[in-house]
Amino acid sequence: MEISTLQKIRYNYYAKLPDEISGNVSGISIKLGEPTESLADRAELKELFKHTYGKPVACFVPGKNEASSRQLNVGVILSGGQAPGGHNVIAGIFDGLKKGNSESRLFGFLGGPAGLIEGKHTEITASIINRHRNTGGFDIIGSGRTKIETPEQFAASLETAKKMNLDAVVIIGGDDSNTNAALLAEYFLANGMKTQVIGCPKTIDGDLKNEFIEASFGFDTAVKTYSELIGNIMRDANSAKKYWHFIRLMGRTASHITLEAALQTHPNVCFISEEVAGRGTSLTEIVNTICDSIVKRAAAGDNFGVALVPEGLVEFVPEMKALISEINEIVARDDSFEAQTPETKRERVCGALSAAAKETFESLPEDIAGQLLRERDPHGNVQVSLIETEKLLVHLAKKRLAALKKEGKYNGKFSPLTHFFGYEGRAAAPSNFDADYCYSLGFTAFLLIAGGLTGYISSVRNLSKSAGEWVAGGIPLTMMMNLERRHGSSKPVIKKALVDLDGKPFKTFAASRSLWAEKTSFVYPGAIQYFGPPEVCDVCTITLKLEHE
Ligand code: FBP
Repeated sequence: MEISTLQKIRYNYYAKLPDEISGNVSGISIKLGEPTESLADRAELKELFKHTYGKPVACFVPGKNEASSRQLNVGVILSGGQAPGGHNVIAGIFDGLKKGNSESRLFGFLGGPAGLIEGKHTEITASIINRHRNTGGFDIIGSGRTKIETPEQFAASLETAKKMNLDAVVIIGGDDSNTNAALLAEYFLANGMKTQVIGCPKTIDGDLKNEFIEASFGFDTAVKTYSELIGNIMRDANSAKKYWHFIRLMGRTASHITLEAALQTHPNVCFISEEVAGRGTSLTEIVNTICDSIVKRAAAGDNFGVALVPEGLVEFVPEMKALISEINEIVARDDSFEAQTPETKRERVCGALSAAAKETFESLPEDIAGQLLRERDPHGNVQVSLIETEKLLVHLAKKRLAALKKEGKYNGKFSPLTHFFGYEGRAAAPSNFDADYCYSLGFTAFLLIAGGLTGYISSVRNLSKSAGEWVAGGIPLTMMMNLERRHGSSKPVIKKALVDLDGKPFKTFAASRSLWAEKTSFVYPGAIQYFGPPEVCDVCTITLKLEHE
């Protein structure tokens, strides 16, 4: 297979570890702190996690560790959407295992959690891992979105672990997958299984973070890739001076990606879904904000600009939120809905909507209305990545600008172009930050396994400093949990971190946006650099930097 020169050279990049865990593994031991509590709903969670609730936080200290040389069989799962650096997490686990005992073995479950349920796996050898070091994507073993939730799925997972004589399973995933890791750890212990379960924080969305998990891996590379593309578009816009670009960015519910991209590039318009939700901003107000910038810039002769739109925005605009939740309920009640033609789906939905929701639905352009009726995800939610919000906003802005023109309040030319950046960044070659962070997370997962822990997530902190100063450890998964209503019942879940409107990243953006709306203040970040001075190669995101200032 032909590979690029960059990929060949990146194979030899030596991913960095925190100094405290970079020595001989037999000299690193685990120190446990005090028992912990969950975020909320303590009594209920204690009952649900009888064997794993309230474990102490783990950190590493110098000290003799004989257990590190145990011969281990470990399985690893990549769960959910791709995020740059997943291969390095696996490389970190692999190298840790082999450093401990060259007879230890690592197995990759194929196609996500379904691989564990169905017992489909492959052994990860040195030659396989060496072909994937510092590369993007999850192609080494594939990923999937199956949730381990039914009693049969738990029993089948246990059967696989038993057959393979697994000492541990590492689940690399987002909030839902790590919730699953917690449930699996509890299930294994409750059923007398030795198999430990360790999670690793993955998602480009950046919404798996808290006091102990400073960032989910993949966010850094994905957002730097989008920022490069946005910067290129800005430069083109500022050269041609004739297009308004509307760019929707991935990130599902949370707007961390959009916020970081805005801090990196300074767009004319940018919405943060969490603010829209907090203020109850209507679709009309959103369109007015866009048109204000277009009109002001046109008055200065600038008929061009760039607007950033988080992909979850539609779910937060009050009238759209109400509409989507009514549609979700109608679809959930109707078993034959998915099998219907688009026309019948539309009829059925229109017939069951409330008057207010029907009015919103009928005001939408046909393609957007159709996208709202597409297949739901496994959790019964609308798939926001399939809704072209940027096109909806362009459609509404055109209408509003036409009205303003009639009133003599606008005299410019509006030529919009739309883009959606998501998949372009999810499997990019990891930045040095993600390459190092992921390798450290994987290596830490090995140390937690060697230390006999289960129901923990691998944690690497102090990330705004250089890799040598990072601090590794293990956080009990139950500590990050609370109960939330899902499909009509209370479920234990890891709390999602949305953009904090009182946090420094949002405040920094909010302080500058009115200037950016009028003046061309674009910043062109350029491509991710893998070689060169540390201030361009090893720098973390602005979000992380501001959060740690
Ligand atoms: P994870 O939460 O699994 O990390 O996935 C993130 C994400 O990239 C979202 O940003 C996006 O909405 C979604 O996956 C797209 O899903 P799919 O890969 O199924 O198209």
